[in-house]
Parts: sequence; structure tokens; C-alpha cells
Amino acid sequence: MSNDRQVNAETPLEERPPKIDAPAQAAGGVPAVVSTLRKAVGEMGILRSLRVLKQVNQKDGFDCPSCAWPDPEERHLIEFCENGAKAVADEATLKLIDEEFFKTYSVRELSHQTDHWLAQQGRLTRPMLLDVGSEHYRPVEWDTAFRLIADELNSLASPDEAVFYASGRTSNEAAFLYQLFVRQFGTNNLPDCSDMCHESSGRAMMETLGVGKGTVTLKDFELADAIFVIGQNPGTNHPRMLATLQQAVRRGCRIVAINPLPEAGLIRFKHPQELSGLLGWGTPLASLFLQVRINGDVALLKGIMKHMLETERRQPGSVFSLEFIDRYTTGYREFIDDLDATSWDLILEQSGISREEISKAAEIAISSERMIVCWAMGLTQHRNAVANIQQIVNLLLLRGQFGKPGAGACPVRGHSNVQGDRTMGIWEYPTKQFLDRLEQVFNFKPPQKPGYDTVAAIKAMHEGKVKVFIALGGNFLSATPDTRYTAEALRRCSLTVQISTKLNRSHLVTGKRALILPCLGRTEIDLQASGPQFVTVEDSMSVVHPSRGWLPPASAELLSEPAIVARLAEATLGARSNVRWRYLVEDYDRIRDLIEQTIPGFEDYNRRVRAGGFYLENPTRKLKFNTPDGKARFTVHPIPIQNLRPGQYLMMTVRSHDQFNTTVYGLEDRYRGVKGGRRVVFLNPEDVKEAGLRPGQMVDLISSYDGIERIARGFRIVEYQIPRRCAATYFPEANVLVPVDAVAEKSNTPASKSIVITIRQS
Ligand SMILES: Nc1nc2c(c(=O)[nH]1)N[C@H]1C(S)=C(S)[C@@H](COP(=O)(O)OP(=O)(O)OC[C@H]3O[C@@H](n4cnc5c(=O)[nH]c(N)nc54)[C@H](O)[C@@H]3O)O[C@H]1N2
Ligand SMILES: Nc1nc2c(c(=O)[nH]1)N[C@H]1C(S)=C(S)[C@@H](COP(=O)(O)OP(=O)(O)OC[C@H]3O[C@@H](n4cnc5c(=O)[nH]c(N)nc54)[C@H](O)[C@@H]3O)O[C@H]1N2
Ligand code: SF4
Ligand SMILES: [Mo]
Repeated sequence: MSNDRQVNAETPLEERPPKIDAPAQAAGGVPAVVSTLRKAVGEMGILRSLRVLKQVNQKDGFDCPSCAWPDPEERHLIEFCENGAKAVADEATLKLIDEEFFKTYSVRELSHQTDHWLAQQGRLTRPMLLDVGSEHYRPVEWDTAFRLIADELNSLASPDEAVFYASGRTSNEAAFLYQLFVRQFGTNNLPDCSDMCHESSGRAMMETLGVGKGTVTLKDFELADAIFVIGQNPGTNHPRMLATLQQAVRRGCRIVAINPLPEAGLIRFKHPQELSGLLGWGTPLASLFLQVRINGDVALLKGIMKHMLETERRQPGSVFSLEFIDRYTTGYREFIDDLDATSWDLILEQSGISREEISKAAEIAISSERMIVCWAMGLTQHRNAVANIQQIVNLLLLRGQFGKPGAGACPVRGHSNVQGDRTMGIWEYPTKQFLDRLEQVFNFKPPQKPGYDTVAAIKAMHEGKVKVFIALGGNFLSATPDTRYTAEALRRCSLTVQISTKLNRSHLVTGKRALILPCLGRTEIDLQASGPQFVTVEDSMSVVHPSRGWLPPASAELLSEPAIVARLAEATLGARSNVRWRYLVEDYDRIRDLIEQTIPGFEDYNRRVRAGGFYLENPTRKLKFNTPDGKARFTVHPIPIQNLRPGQYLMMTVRSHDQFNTTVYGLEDRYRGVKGGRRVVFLNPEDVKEAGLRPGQMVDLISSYDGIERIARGFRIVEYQIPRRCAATYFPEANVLVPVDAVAEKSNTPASKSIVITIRQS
């Protein structure tokens, strides 16, 4: 039976139209400084802002809770960017949600507020229970909450009827305890946000290189001759990457940007911490910008490699690293045969890029001894996402861009510890080696059957196969596809539990009963029996380092994530577990000792991490490929053909400059010139004209998939420099349009950047 509190799962309509300005020509500069200060001081006041921001990314401070871009060896006084500061301010805000708040507002009333409003209400301060039939959350004691969850879990017919989600802000320590608890409980149902993020990268690289992580370090960026940035908007999502790119450009490195949008940060950058950046024109970054069609990357990369092949044929030995290919790879012949069989017409048509532009990119690759390719969600969220990334691997293999400084593959991770969480075993598909280690160290038989990933978990809830849903962070309802379907899935659960810092829509769309368990954030002092604790995280380039909070907690009632997991485990497993949960949480060194015993690469963990951190070795750097035959693999992929019928557009969902995933900080997408609203659809001016539409007009967006129509209402048309027949909207507003079945092959990642839509006048 589904519960119905008449809660609205979707983001509400907007009353006023947004204001549209011309897009910015450069990222950073004075507006970045102004925006940083406005948000920081608005949330925290001046003194607190100064005190907190000074600790971001410092060696004795806390890790920026926003993205996973690494910190340099040498730290400056200011080691954060505009969006890092916003993330910190959002957590360290002085606003608090108290008991009165939930007495005042029912979940139904809250659900009609925007995500922006929800995020502005401040920090959650007490455990809260939404009981069967009730419309208001009420306070509950921690012990009662843990007992309630334990009783629900222990009354399930099978441990597989529970799902344990995690989001990527969770520390290594909390993540390790969480997966240990879940596996001792008896299931591998450990989906995480990575399933919607870089899962395609992990899959693609594991198959071809034998490793699921990036192969470069920050040092390599100082040595590369060329850096390709594909399907990524660093100016907004990894802002300090621009400073790294700027340094590279200044010493002569060439940047190739491949993106359907001319994102401000890719074109020109004004370093906010340099006087010239504040006053001048900034540094042009990309020496070549290829405005590819949405999902035209397989075609484009094939074109680049076909040009390289033609040059190699004219001057044998001048382009390809044949010795490297011969010694370290397989599949070269099939790969070349496929390139030969691929027609230029198809490449040009599907990529939308001219032969001349393709040859420019190829010439940069040919003339670069050392090359790095970076990518993010623009490649991972398509049906053929794994193929996209394997084409990058092909490109790098052709010129032997592995096992040497200044070269390699760089999937740029999103959440600040999403990579670490996987290393700690948050994965529905654990390796046999990992499970064997758990068995040896903890003396229990871990479940062997793979668990549900994010999409499978939604379906299992919808089918009634899962009854309890627990989330360690994140905003499952809004981050996942197919909002209406997912809402129904969550409503069918008997209990949903959110371990969170801030209010979000997943607290409102719930199972029959729901709990909010409020936790400490990164910025806060984590005091346990042995004294203040630090936690550890792993950045996008495999560096593990400490993070220590400095602020008094937002409320005395908050527990740390490791403490919540430990108490939950204790309440649920009781005498069934041989782990001394509370003892571990008294001193996080004890958790790290167990991680050291279980996971390779963490030798001498406590000492090395106190000394500042350490790098987790990546075997590909020594040309060791952990594939079945020990070789890196070339792979063959057909060009995906996008046959759009008249009136159809291919839509991607992207982030604005004023949000962190589903947390909306504000309504200003400064670089794209959109202010005061988020329900917009970016279209090419020619398409707008051809369809008889006009800028500013209100329309409904419709996706038709497998005979089902999904509608997102009340979007305004914005004319933008985007390829013909392509459209862009913001995430999470447009997630209602992403069918739960539209996923990437092999990685099962929602294809939220390739949704076919039509547009109807409202
Ligand atoms: N401030 C801030 N920082 C963040 C986040 C945030 O929300 N806000 N989120 C964090 C997380 S979890 C992640 S995963 C990262 C996300 O970082 P990004 O991947 O940069 O985020 P998106 O906004 O999804 O942008 C995708 C980019 O890919 C382009 N793109 C879309 N489709 C295609 C395509 O088919 N081909 C190509 N070549 N390009 C395409 C889009 O135009 C856009 O520039 O950022 C992290 N950092
Ligand atoms: N259409 C579309 N959908 C997408 C994407 C897209 O590009 N397009 N991107 C996908 C990607 S890349 C990702 S990573 C996912 C993100 O999916 P999630 O990670 O599930 O979502 P977030 O919005 O990052 O989660 C925000 C919530 O986390 C909680 N939180 C913040 N800090 C902490 C903390 O320290 N501890 C705890 N316990 N909770 C905390 C807060 O309550 C906040 O409301 O979304 C995916 N969904
Ligand atoms: S680049 Fe990412 S990690 Fe670094 S300060 Fe900015 S948001 Fe934080
Ligand atoms: Mo992500």
C-alpha cells in the first residue's frame, strides 16, 4: 500500500520569468570575489566567514566539501574558490531548523517550496520522526530512533529487502563502518551517487586498463603539452582546475575544449587571487574549442583518430607509438580496421564538427609528447557512456600516453570523497578480493551476491522488493531519474531514513514512516571519548589526506556520521556482530587501523595521514595493466546514430553556477547570464525561430520513451549558442523527464544528458 501525504515530489513552478543577459566572456574575476563574499557573509557573518574560510583545504584544516579537485603540495593563504566557499557557507550557516519549524510546516506544505527555499532554512539540529499517518515531523530521542530502525531491519524477510545508499561527502571512516555494518547485516545493497556519476568511467577504464580510477596526479598537469577537457564545465564545477589550466597555458601547454556549450571557464579565466585577474582580461585558456553536438563525442574522437591514422600512413612511425602498442596492448588491428571502415561522412554528420576543426585537434594530439584527457558528466551520462570513455582510452593508447610523466586519463570526480567511498567498499558489486579480506579480518562470511545499484534499487522499491531505505547523505529523490516513479518507489517503503545536514526533498517524499538523523558536517569539531577527531578523504587524484573541523557544532544533539553508523550497527546486529562498534568510534585511529588491515595501499595509515597524506599507487603508472591478459585493450565502438524526428531535440541536464547538485544556493547562473529562475530551456536561436517559438515564452517539455509520456511544465525559452537540435535544462528540475530505463550500457548510469524531448506551448 502506498502512503499519500499529498506531498509534491517535483520542483514547484516559478511565478516570475528569469532575467536573461549576455553570457560571460570569462570565468573568475571580480564577480567571483563579490559572489563569494555575499554568500559567505550572508550565511555566516563576517567574523565566522574569516575564521572558517581560512581553514579550507589547509593542512590542519578541513577538506573543501564541494568538489574532488586535489590540493597543491604548497598551500597558499587562500586555497578555495567561489563555489568551495559557497559550499562551506551553506554548511556553516548560522541558521538552524528547530522543533517549531516542523510544527509550523507539514511535509505537504514544505513540499510546495522550492529547493532554494528548502536549502535556506538552515541546519537540521535534532533527530525527527514522521510517524505513520502523521503530516508533521516530531522530535525523537536518538536511542528510540536507532531502536525503531533496528526493529524494522530485523523484521525483514531477508536482508536484501533493505537498501543502504551513500553520497560522496561521507568520510573514509564513516564509509568503511557503513559497508561493514551492511555486509554483517547480510546484503550488498550499497548503491551510491557514483552510480549516477563516474560509474561509466570506472567501468570503461576497468575493462581496458584494469583500473577504475584516474591515472594522473596534479604534478602531471605541470608537464603536459596538451590537455583535452571533454564534457566538463570546470569554471563552475571544479573552479580551481582553471588555475591549474592557466599555469599550464602560461608555459605553452595547449588546451582543447570539447563541449556543446562555450562555457565561460573554458574560454578565458581571470584568476581572482591575482591582481591582473581582477583588473585585466584574464588568460585565454582553450586554444581550440570544438562545439560538438550532444553525444557526438564517439564520432568526434573517431574523427580525430582517423586523421591521426591517415597521417601515420603517410609518414609511418611519425604518429603512433608502435613499440608501446606492440608491447602493452591488444586489439590494435581490429581497432584500425574499424577506423578504416568508418566513413568521414558519418563522423562529420554525427559530431557536427568540420573536417578542418577535427584535423586541428588531431594535430595537437600528434604534436604533443605528453597529453592528458580530462572529462566529467558530459561523457558519463549517455547510453553509450562507456564507449565514450573507451574512445578516450584508445586515443591515449595510440600515442603511449601512459606510464610517463605529464600524461594519462583524468576522470574529474564530483563529490569530495566519492572516490574514497568506493575504495572503502561502498559498492553493490564488491570484488572477491575485497570480500575475502573482510572475511579474514572480521571473521564473518560476507554476502557474495551483488546488490542493487541506484537504478536497480529504485525499481526494487517500486516492485515492493525493498521495504527499508537508508541514506548516508545525499538527496536520493531529487538526484535520481524519473522523479514521479522514484517518489512512488520511496512511498512504497515502510521506513525511509535520511542521515543529513540540511533539509531537502528526500525528507518530504518518504515511506510510511521516516526519520531524519542530523549529523555533523566537515567544518565542525568532532569530539569523541578520546578527544577531537579528524577524518580522511581521497581526492580525484588518489591522494588520501586528513580533514579536521574547527567550528563548534550547529547543535549539541548532532552525532558524527561514524557514530551514527556505529550505533545503528550496534542496535541492529547486537550480539550477532563481533565488532566493538562504540570502542571504534571513541578514537577514529582504531577505525583506520582496521582499514589498514583490510584494504591494500593503507599501510601505516595513521602515521602517514598525520604527516599530511599519501598517494594510492596506480599500477598503470608503471605500465601494469590488471586486465585478464595483463595488457591494455583497444576497443571498437560504433558511432551512435541520433535520428531526431522533426520537432525533437536532444536534451542534456546541467548544473548552474549557483548550486551543488540538488542544493540550490541561489538563482544566478552568472556565466550563462540567467538570473532569478531555473526553469529554463536553452535552445539554438534558429531552432526557436523554426519551431515558431519566441524567447521568454513558457513551454512544457515532453519526453516520450517506451510509450510513456513524461512532462515537465512551465519552462522558459532561452536562446543560446548551442548546436542545432540540442537543448539544455537544469538538474534537478528536468529529472522528471529522465526515464528510469534510459541508462548507459554496462554502467547502468541514467542517461540524463541524452534525453529526446519535444516542446509544447503551455
Ligand atoms: N559548484 C558545483 N561544483 C560541483 C557540483 C555542483 O553541482 N556544483 N557537482 C559535483 C559533482 S557530483 C560532479 S559529478 C561534477 C560535475 O561536473 P560537470 O561534469 O562539469 O557538470 P555538468 O554541469 O553536469 O556539466 C557537464 C558539462 O558537459 C557538457 N556536456 C553535456 N553533454 C555533453 C556531450 O554529449 N558531450 C560533451 N563533450 N559535453 C557535454 C555540458 O555542456 C557541461 O559543460 O561537479 C562537482 N562539482
Ligand atoms: N538529471 C541529472 N541528474 C543527476 C545528475 C545530472 O547531471 N543530471 N548528476 C548526478 C550526479 S553526478 C550525482 S553525484 C548525484 C548527486 O546525488 P546526491 O549525492 O544524492 O545529492 P546531493 O545533492 O549532492 O546531496 C545533497 C544533500 O546531502 C546532504 N549532506 C550534505 N553534506 C553532508 C554531510 O556531510 N553528511 C551527510 N550525511 N549529509 C550531507 C544534505 O542534506 C544535502 O541536502 O546526482 C546525479 N543526478
Ligand atoms: S576547486 Fe573544488 S575542492 Fe577546490 S576549493 Fe573549489 S570547490 Fe573546493
Ligand atoms: Mo557527481
